[in-house]
Amino acid sequence: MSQTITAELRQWITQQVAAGHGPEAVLQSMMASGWQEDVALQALEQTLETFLRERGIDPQAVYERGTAALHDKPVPGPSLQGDPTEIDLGDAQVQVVMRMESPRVVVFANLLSAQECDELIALAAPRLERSLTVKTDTGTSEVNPARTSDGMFFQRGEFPLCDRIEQRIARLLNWPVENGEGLQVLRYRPGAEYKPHYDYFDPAQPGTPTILKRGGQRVGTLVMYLNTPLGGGATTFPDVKLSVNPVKGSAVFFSYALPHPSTQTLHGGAPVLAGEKWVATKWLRERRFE
Ligand code: PD2
Ligand code: ZN
Repeated sequence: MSQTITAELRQWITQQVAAGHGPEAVLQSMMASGWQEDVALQALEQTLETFLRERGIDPQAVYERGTAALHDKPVPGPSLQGDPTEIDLGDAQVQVVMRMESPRVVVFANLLSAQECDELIALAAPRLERSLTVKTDTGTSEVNPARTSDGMFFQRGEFPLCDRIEQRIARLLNWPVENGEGLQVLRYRPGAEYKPHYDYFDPAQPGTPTILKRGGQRVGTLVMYLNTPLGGGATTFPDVKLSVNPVKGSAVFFSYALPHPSTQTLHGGAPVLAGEKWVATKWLRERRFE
């Protein structure tokens, strides 16, 4: 009897792969549940190819070079060879306070001076509006109850201060200024929060291909703290139970080579309990963001 590859089978395979099961294990469980080997292999091949293409990865590169193609994908990040406690960026001496390998998370102190924090707040304050998030099914923006902050975007290089900070971030994270979005400034009042989310654009959403035309995927995030709230407001990473406390001039960086939950880069802004919280976020794209 001939067996056919159904949408359900493909979905099941995708779930198995997304849960971290290797192709060999998935093939074995398909055969154990009665699939003929040639049909199971074909279904696996087709599904994996779609899985990779949706994530902007050339399946041919993976076949030729093995899974190294997935791991070798360049992402932004600081140079931490030799385990430096401080990185000299010329116009700032930044301390490396904490680092985690997987997910890649690095916390920096003294990335911004107190004066730079105050100036960014002063430039942003008159332009704040209730934060919008990109609606990935249509590519448009909308008010999102999961994000109760007020925010605004600077154009890249809009002020000399923006340009100076952007050049500094480019040196810190070894990533071209041109691949960065303009700085976003957010203000959280007491009680405001940013519920856990991923910063990459969900490849399964129909609006994503349009968003990706400008600069490709986001591959890294730097959240810079512009003040020290009186209580609450940590940046949290629920998958690894990590909380980074907001301290004026400090920053948390994380990267994600794939737009996928397996990166463990789910993160949120915990509710502010007392005082205000101000941050500036820099998102880094794969390619030039013009
Ligand atoms: O303000 C934060 O801590 C925070 C948390 C999660 C900011 C963002 N995400 C962001 O700007 O993407
Ligand atoms: Zn975020």
